[in-house]
Amino acid sequence: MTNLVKFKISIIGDFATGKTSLIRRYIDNAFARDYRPTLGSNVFIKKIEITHKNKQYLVSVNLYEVAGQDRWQTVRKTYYSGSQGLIFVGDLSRKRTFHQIRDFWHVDSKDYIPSDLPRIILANKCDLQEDIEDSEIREISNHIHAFTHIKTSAKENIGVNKAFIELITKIFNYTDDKSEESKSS
Ligand SMILES: Nc1nc2c(ncn2[C@@H]2O[C@H](COP(=O)(O)OP(=O)(O)OP(=O)(O)O)[C@@H](O)[C@H]2O)c(=O)[nH]1
Ligand SMILES: [Mg+2]
Repeated sequence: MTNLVKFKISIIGDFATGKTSLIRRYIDNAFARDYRPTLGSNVFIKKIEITHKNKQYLVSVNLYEVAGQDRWQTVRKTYYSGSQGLIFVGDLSRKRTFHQIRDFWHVDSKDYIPSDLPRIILANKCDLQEDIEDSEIREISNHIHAFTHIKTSAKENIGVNKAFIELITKIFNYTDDKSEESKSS
């Protein structure tokens, strides 16, 4: 028997870091060179089959991209709540976008999501010249309690699938733990 589950994952980070591109690579295996800023938000859905603890699942992965440009600040908050996972995206060719994960995106989202919610940093555009040391990414990752950070390129299709699968697996374990906690309380 296949069990159906639905996960909401929010994807946040500065404008033009590659959020839409990572989603398009993951869902359609496609990439566009031109930059079309996301207006407000985007929702994408991908259905995948996963075996977890010997059970078959059909997972509806609902990806909420929250636009990075400043003018969308007020609409953003409604998209954080109800998420089971968070993806922070930085652009390896712009160090500032990682500082923004620590100083802005982490702070902006933390009142709306549980502190132990699975979160990951995608260090995107690894096909370009890197503007930040690995050690600094690691520090930021620890600071925001990400369980890992992965270098990706939506352009060259590096690390994208792996990143989504790692997060989805973490969410499975997290939701299992939560249901165990509620049974025992
Ligand atoms: N070289 C390179 N370019 C990329 C990569 N990923 C995205 N881009 C380019 O970066 C630009 C911005 O990508 P988007 O995916 O639109 O960025 P975004 O984070 O969704 O931006 P907003 O919606 O405005 O917040 C586009 O021109 C993409 O083609 C990558 O891995 N490598
Ligand atoms: Mg976008």
